[in-house]
Amino acid sequence: MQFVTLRAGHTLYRCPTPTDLLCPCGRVARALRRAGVAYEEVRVPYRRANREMIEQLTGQRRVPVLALDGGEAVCDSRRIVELIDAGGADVARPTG
Ligand SMILES: N[C@@H](CCC(=O)N[C@@H](CS)C(=O)NCC(=O)O)C(=O)O
Repeated sequence: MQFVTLRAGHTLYRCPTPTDLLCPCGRVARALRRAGVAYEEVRVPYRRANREMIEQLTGQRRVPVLALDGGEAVCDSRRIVELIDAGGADVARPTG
């Protein structure tokens, strides 16, 4: 699969689960909406074996990954939600 950039702001790379209620990807989507953060979504393949673009971006293949408009990519739903909750609608400058 080819890496595609859809960056009009922040980009959330997430699994194909079609609801925000069941998995870590949905938890991040809910946190972004709650904080009023504008973002694009990219659904990645279900199988990790087919997530080469996530590996190129982060060095690992799990999602969610939030690619910030400043260029950094943050992995792990807990870290991402902490970042969103700490920064409110301004998550462009992560602090850690
Ligand atoms: N601890 C991680 C878990 C992430 C996770 O399990 N992501 C799922 C999608 S919601 C995944 O990538 N599953 C594919 C796999 O583990 O093979 C987090 O909270 O972000």
